[in-house]
Amino acid sequence: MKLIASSLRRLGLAVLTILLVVSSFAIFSESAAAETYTVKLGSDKGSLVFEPKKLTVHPGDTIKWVNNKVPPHNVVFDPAKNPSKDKDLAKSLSHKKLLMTPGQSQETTFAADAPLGDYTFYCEPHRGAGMVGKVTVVQ
Ligand SMILES: [Cu+2]
Repeated sequence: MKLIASSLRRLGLAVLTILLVVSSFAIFSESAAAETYTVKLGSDKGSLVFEPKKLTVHPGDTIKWVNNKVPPHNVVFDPAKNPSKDKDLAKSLSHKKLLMTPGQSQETTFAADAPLGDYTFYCEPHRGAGMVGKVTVVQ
């Protein structure tokens, strides 16, 4: 009887340990899949650039576009420069509306099944001035 009780206890401990490991992994992978990156529209010094202009994200991550200096700005994803050359995908990531006031923000979230690769985006009013950026989606 004693033997059964102690082996049951041991089994219980083993199950508990496994549960703990599995659940901590689940929590870890969930937080790893939900980063939010901030990109400033216009540098602090007033240059017509995205800051940073290049970044790497994972599917599920979000980019927060924060209107900074020298507005108006917007964020348009180039339909010809994304991994699947998908017009609708580019449109769904874009924020065509011009942001006029510093501090305004908008967000773009890459879906869990977003195609991996490079996406080019630009600001419509300042594209010619070089306000262009690139986000690379990696697994
Ligand atoms: Cu701009």
